[in-house]
Amino acid sequence: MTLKFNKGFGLGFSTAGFQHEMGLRGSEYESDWYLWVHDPENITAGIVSGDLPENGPGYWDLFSTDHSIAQSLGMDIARLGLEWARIFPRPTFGVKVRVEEEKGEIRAVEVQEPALKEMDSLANRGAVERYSQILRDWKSRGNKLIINLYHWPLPVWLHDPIRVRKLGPDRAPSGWVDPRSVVEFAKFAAYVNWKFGELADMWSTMNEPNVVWGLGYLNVRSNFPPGYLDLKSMLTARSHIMDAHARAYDVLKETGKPIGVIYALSDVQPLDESSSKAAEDYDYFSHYLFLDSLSRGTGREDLKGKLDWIGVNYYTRTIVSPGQKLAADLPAIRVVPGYGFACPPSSRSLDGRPTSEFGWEVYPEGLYNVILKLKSRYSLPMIVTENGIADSKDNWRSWYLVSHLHQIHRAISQGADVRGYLHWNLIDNYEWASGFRMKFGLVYVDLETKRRYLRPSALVFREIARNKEIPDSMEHLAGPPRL
Ligand code: PGI
Repeated sequence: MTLKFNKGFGLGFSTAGFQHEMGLRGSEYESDWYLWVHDPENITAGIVSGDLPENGPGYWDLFSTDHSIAQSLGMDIARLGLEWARIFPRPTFGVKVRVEEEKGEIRAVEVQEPALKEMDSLANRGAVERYSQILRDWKSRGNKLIINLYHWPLPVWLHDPIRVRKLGPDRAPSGWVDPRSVVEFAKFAAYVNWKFGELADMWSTMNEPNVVWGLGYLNVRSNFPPGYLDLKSMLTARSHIMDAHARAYDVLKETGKPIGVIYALSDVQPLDESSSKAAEDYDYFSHYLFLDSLSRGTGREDLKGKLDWIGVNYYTRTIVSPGQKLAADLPAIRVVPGYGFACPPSSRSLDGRPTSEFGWEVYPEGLYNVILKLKSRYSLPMIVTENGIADSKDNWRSWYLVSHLHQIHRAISQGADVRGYLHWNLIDNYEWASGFRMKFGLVYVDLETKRRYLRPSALVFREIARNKEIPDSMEHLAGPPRL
């Protein structure tokens, strides 16, 4: 049976500045992540791959080529990421704005025209001009645009992760641990709106805040900056990131365009009957605590009503069982190896599912589960803002794509308000600490020549996108793979 999406259902891609922009000379810029992946000790210790983002796909210069490819694949929506550190290479602390603070929480930030003009004199004009070209190029083709304000790198004047790791957050620029980051982020949001606001159809304040605090301060073997194991820093950073979202929301509200957050969601499942409490706790800790605060104001009345839509980044599930309680604020769980993100690469999960080159189990039903859980908890519009697979040979990507779209279709038929699907990724990108080895592109990028080549799965995407339907002839890709 052919599965139709409605005409307004968007199909497209996402970018993140750090992962896409650099590649051709002159596109480099500093950020905490830039320091992190260049740090000789990090490289020697294997904390980062040693691959450098300045050898990346070069979207900063080749954006128009990539937009043409996207269009030829039938894409009509993109979430494009702007780099705070590129636009403001120097501190914006000196630009005075009205701030209301209470109990260490930033309750209001007001950015008026004179402050914006002052910020303009601090901004990197070349970068602003280029972003304007990039956004206009995508919009001028008649497409939808979601502007995302933050996808992990911070300006070095806010965060020096190498020094934080050595000296602690009290003795080095500590990023989200520092309350000033909230104010500066709101100012950045106001500036972006002032410059590019008319081009946005929707806003996303940030990508996967849960990954930033979780991998930065808790799960430090994940090799994210600052890799500083400290519960107190995690809690502080988390609280400031929530404030940052809320204050950016306030600043953008006047645009009348929907403002959301893009969140890393996985389908949390109990290993067995004795694990249901563990699963619930983990789901709450990693997902609902943040989303509840910002939608219902749970625990923080002032954060209530700060979400108009939710971006769902979904790759796989997480299976948990009861485990050690490391601290009062952490769930007593163990992530069960052999499922979800915790599998051997290019192999099978304990359920016999294929795993990606990253060792992530392919589990499409989890996307359906996540969407329905979010629907019943928040009844907000959703867009799947990331979904894809590290699969350099394109063995599994077509099946991954179709099976996940099939689950979205199923969720929509159950009444979920899902408005689009953005594949991760259009082109091969720089995978943070893992470098270039992990290939997520529908399109292969030769990093020497920067030439783009379609992988076969790109044509499957095109077939679906052009007609906004999964044709009957792809039905075999909707279920489990035929091996
Ligand atoms: O790894 C693929 C993509 C990244 O390239 C994106 O920048 C990022 O938003 N991805 C997968 C996830 N998030 C993103 C899922 C959660 C996750 C984050 C970090 C899993 C492992 C490490």
